Amino acid sequence: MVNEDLASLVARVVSETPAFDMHTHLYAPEMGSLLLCGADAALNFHYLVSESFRVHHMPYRKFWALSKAQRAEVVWNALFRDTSPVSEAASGVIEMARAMGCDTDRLTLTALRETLSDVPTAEYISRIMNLANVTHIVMTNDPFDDQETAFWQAMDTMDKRFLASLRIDRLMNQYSTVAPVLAGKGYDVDPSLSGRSIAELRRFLEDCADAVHPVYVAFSAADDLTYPEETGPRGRILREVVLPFCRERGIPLSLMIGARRRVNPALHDAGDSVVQADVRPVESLCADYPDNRFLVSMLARENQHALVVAARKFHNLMPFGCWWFVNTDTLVEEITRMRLELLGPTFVAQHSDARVLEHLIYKWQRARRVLTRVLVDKYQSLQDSGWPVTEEVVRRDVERLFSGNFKQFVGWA
Ligand code: RAT
Ligand code: ZN
Repeated sequence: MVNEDLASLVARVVSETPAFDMHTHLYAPEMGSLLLCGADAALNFHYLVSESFRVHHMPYRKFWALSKAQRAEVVWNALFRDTSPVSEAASGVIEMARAMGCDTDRLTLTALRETLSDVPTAEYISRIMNLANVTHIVMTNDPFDDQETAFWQAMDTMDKRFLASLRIDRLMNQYSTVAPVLAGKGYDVDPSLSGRSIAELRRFLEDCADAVHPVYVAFSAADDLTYPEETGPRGRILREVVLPFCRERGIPLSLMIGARRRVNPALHDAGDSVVQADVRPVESLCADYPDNRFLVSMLARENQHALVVAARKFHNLMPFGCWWFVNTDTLVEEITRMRLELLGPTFVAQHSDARVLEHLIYKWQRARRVLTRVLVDKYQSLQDSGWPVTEEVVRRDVERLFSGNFKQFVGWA
């Protein structure tokens, strides 16, 4: 039987402890339309879009030809009018609507539109961040997105709660297509990485980092990440450009492994899937580059155990978050238990992956509920064995899981 006092102590501390959201797709408000918020954006979230097709069966082309507001209506009707919103993403809408003050016993799309704002004023952002109890938001900054880089020169003057991460998927996974783009920007590179290419790619990363001051560099991969990687340009770019750059700048490399892109391209962003990958390349990278630090999240449930074991072997490896398809109540609980049992509180418990500002609310409420459940259990066993579990102890552990481990790992002051 769980001791009631302990349960409420842990729940209170977990809800009071601010989170540092180390991976999102949100942007500083100064970056204009890149920061999404409001009901229509929330209903156009690709997690909901893909679920809605299972109900409305609309031809893809017809769906994408609709306006954003019309698509929101189609998704609303499919997932909230014609179906009970029990899925993770759909119930998240109800949870955030409630937190924002909507009457959820008769929620309508109109009411949701009236309650959520699609203009992210500083005050609105503060309200959402307070509700989610999030202090910092790490953006995903793509150096090949012109809409985004147009704002990079002004990054230093933007809302300080938003921090950058340099997302180099295109450099790593589609080098042949970005080489001409880089050449057009004045970098002396070619698709075969000959001549000055390596030095120039390094100069490119230095320029990006000088502009945005990333807390880490990141890229995602499917199950094709091997190490050492001899085929294609990625292995060389990793060894000769990215790893030395990260090492010398003192910033970690974040690897997001297991995303199989565009399995159904007609679904756009909603068409990506999951694949089980190999954890050995992660171990080899950690072993061969002890002076580099690696943040790693894996998408397949099947990879979680081996990743946690790898983190026991390599202290330059920091498992983070429960990403995308494993960010469900059941799997977050399983993964968090596994991590606590094998690593103690030395990992990054969660990130939101929010794409719409208001997502912060439900994603963090859920992360807090699951962590509370797991910690109550663990502390109860300790207490039953006579170990004192005080508020101070709980606070210290939760603070590490929600922000301290990440800040320390990235060297963020
Ligand atoms: O979870 C998501 O929203 C995905 O679409 C991806 O963006 C993923 O999180 C990623 O960062 O690649
Ligand atoms: Zn993401």
